[in-house]
Amino acid sequence: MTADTIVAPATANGEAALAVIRVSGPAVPVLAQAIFAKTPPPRRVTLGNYTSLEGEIIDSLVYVLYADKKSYTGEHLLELNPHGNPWLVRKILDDLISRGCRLAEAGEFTRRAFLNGKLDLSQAEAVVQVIQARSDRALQTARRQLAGSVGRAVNSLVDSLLQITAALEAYIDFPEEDLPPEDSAGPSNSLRNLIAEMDYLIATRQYSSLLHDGVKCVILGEPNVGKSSLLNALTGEDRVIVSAEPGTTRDYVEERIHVGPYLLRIIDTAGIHDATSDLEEQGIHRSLQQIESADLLLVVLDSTRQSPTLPDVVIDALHENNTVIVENKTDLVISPILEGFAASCPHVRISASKHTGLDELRSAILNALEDGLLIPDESAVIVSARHASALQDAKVSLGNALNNLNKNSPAELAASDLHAAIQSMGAITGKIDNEDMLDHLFNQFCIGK
Ligand SMILES: Nc1nc2c(ncn2[C@@H]2O[C@H](COP(=O)(O)OP(=O)(O)O)[C@@H](O)[C@H]2O)c(=O)[nH]1
Ligand SMILES: [Mg+2]
Repeated sequence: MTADTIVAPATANGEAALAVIRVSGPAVPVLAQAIFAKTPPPRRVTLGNYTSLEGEIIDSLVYVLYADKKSYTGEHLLELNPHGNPWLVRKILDDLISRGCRLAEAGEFTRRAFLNGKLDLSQAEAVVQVIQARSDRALQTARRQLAGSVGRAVNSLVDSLLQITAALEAYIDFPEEDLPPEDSAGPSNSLRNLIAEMDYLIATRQYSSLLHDGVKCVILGEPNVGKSSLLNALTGEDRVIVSAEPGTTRDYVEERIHVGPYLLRIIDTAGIHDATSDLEEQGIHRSLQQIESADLLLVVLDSTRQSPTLPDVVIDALHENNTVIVENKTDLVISPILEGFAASCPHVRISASKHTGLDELRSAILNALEDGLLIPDESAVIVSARHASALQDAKVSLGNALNNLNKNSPAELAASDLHAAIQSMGAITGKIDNEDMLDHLFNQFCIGK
């Protein structure tokens, strides 16, 4: 398919125990023979001396020859595991280039895997997601996509569309006749069901930023209740200034932590109260903005004080699915239970400074995430903006088809809308002939992947 033999380090540049260099393309069997002075057994871990074109032994290393195209790229592939010395890696790359290889472009190995039918496009894109995932749930979603979950969901929609199209096309042979209403009812119903399925799939996109950027969790409350202390307790670091003087946190501070399989972006905000200075007022305004875009609110109360006085805009934003009430300073003697405040929300009693109740808080957060955000577990989740927009385009075409069926237009019109929808969906798994799109897509990869 392609004549070039490409080479690139697959590991990051830097000192490490080992590095990985990949070579892929038609020249690989001949190169392996020349470098190691033998034809290594295919797909076997082999120890050998890497000998340069000038006859210098550069490294003694382990390598694997994936011959007969049974490899990641679907081409002959050689994987070298030299010592993780950047200078030594450079020498091997230079040697391979002087033997006629070319340095690979970003994502070129995966691009070849796609072109050789080893992966569909949605799987190829999942490779980036696996590399970038920073929580168990993000990893799980990416792994499913890599195993073909998105491709399967899309293919099953396309299969149903093909069936409807075939039914409609049976009428195209009689162009003078409009589609009789009784014969458009079946396809119309099937289309409505398909649009609903598609909506469901498109809606899963909302979880993509939750999974990849993290769940946005905002700590809020009156000044001096222990919001910054809570952030420090959750991160296990003294990240934020804690002070007995109210109003110390004026801007907001963000930290990332893991709770169960989720990544959380925890944001500490300025205390909300009647501001005495302009600077404080700005801080409070920012806190309110943070609340609006939050996925989860942790409302901290000082359990030694009587009921908190938070503004109505804040109180109105609190409900059982997006809020955990954190009663803090329960280590102090006078500590009434504040269960009357936002009574429908889960309450947890902690001491941020003594680090008690934090496990209960983490489970309450986990429950709120699983009950409130309903991040789907098994099914395909649309993570990529490209997939979402392809599905959206397909949905528009299906809407047009439905209109045409309802108007009893000639069957060709609806059939042609369905073809357009199939075309849009095909772009998700890769039945496309757009080189620019492929360039753009694979450029997001790292070199060597
Ligand atoms: N006794 C006690 N004091 C606490 C606790 N959490 C915070 N504090 C104290 O409350 C004051 C305000 O804490 P801070 O985290 O700065 O509150 P913020 O203004 O809400 O961010 C500080 O003097 C903290 O040491 C706690 O659980 N128990
Ligand atoms: Mg603070």
